[in-house]
Formats: sequence, C-alpha cells, structure tokens
Amino acid sequence: MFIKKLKLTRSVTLTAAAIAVSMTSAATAAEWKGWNIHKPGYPNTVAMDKFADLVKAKTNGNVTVKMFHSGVLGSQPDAIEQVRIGGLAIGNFNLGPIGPMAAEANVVSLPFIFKDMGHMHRALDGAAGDKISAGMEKIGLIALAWYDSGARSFYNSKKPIMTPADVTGLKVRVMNNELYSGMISALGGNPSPMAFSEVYQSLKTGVVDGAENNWPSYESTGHFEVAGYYSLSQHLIIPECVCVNAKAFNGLSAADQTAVKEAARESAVLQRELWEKRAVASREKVMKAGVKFNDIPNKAAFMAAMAPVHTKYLAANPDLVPLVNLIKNTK
Ligand code: BDP
Repeated sequence: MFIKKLKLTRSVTLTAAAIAVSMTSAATAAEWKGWNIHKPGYPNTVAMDKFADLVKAKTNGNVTVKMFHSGVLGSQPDAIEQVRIGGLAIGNFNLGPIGPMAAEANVVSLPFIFKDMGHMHRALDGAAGDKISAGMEKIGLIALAWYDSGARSFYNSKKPIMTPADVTGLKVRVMNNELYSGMISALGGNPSPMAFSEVYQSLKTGVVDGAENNWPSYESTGHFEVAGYYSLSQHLIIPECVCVNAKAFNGLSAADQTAVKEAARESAVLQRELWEKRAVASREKVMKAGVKFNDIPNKAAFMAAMAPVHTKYLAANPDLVPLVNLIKNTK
C-alpha cells in the first residue's frame, strides 16, 4: 500500500517535472540543419562533421547540428540565401558567392588581391577579417570561423594556358559573381556562370571548355577526367566560412554562443591541416592520371590583364577602397 502510494506521488511529480523539462527544452534546445557542398572525405566535410560533434559536446546537447553534405540541400547561392533567412541554420560557404550579397565580403574575389595563403590568413585573422565579418552580419550571416580553399587556377579541355591570350575565345565556367565574369572577359574569354554540380557534365559535353578551381575540387569532382590541362595561374585565393544564421546564433545563451564559436574555430584548425595534405594528395592523384600540368612562373601578364576588374569595381564601390588597402598593406 505504502509503495503504491509512493509510486503515485512520484509519477505525479515526475509528470510535472517532465512537462517542465520539455517546456525548457522547447525554449532552448536548437536543432540546426547544416549545408555543405563537398563529398564525404573532403577536408570541409570532415571538419563540418567534427564541428557538429563539438557543438553537441560543448553545449551539452543544447545545440545539435545535422549536416547535409554533397550539396543535397541545393546550390550554394540558394543555400546562402536560406541561411540568411533562417530556412537553414548553418553552412560552409565560399566567400565567392557571398560577395554579390555583402560588399565587404566581395573584396576577397578581386583577382590576385592576396599574395599567397599566408597573406590571406593574416588578413582574415586580423582587422580586414573583422570588417568582412561585420559586412556579412549586415545581411544576417555570422562568420564563426574561416576555412581554407587554396588557390584557384585555370583548367580546360583544349590546351595549356601560358599567357592571358590563351584564354581568348575559351568558354570558362565561373561561380556566380560578376567579378569572375569580368575577370574572364578581361582575358577575352566567354564567362559562363554555373552551379558547381553542373560543371562536370558541361565540361564533358563541351558546353564549356574550362573552369577554374583548387587541386582538391579539381580532383574530387572528377573534372580532371574531362578537362586535362591544368595551368597554375593561382589568380584567386578565396577563403571560406562556417556561417550561421544571425538570429539562431544570437538566440543562444552566452555560454552556448561561446561553445559554438569554439567548436567552429577548432574545426577550422582541423580543416586547415587536412586541406594542406589533401592539396598535395589531389595534385599527385591527377598527375598520375595523366593531367598535363604547366606552371606559370611569371604571373605579371595575368595580373595586368585582370587589373581593370579592380579599377572598375573600386570606381563603383569607392567606400571599399580602405578595406582593399588594408588587405594589401597587411604584412
Ligand atoms: C570549391 C568551393 C565550393 C565552390 C566550388 C565552385 O569549396 O564552395 O562551390 O569551388 O567552384 O573550391 O563552385
């Protein structure tokens, strides 16, 4: 009898507690959907999975991230829009397609603005990075950490590119950003903005002659199978972000915000390590597969040919001149 009574009391108490718990969790527990364009095993994919694990551990489960890889949730420009409006919570984005929406973020898409990866890291981890983040926040995106994406070079199915004149007449796929279209036009080529997922087929069927990307993406997409000339122009060094919807992030407790930021930064340390290794491995793999590679030791002709892209962009956006100078003067 006594036991029965106790049970009853406990169950009543438990029910009340359960209601309280479910109410609190409804108010605080966040389940985030995450977007990533890359395949399993790619540095960004591994790092975003690590990010998800770290977020869960560091927030004690207050925030969980479910990652969707291989671009299954849509194209990159659409996914950026979704994270801005909150349809998706988070993504690993290249700053290229963010640029048209956030002026400050677009400066990294000026050809040859960074001398090398080290210069890009110092700029992004310093005052220029803060200005770029602030610009992204204005459109509802918070950059929690920066990922690497190497340097982008031209590749095509026709011939080695040694000089800007070799691009004349070629149809070249670019990411969605007028700066990239301007860059190809400046070389006398025909730019073709297109989603990443369509490039392989377009190269294969001759809809485009070439494209441009870093070693890991050239390899992971199989583009090397259908565009066998890779020419080391290294005209763009575009950083990537782990970017979260501002409302979702700002709605977290201060402790959870710190935890999520830490998780993103730790994932970025891993991503950068994996990136370096993958860049070497991808290069080796495509070379073994018979890719015809050529270096372009003197890039001055490409810089000169692409300089009008800077001039035109800064004439239209004079308020960005200080940020461009800040980057150029970052030692
Ligand atoms: C890769 C980037 C990815 C872009 C892709 C592209 O990591 O975000 O979508 O290039 O060219 O290097 O579209």
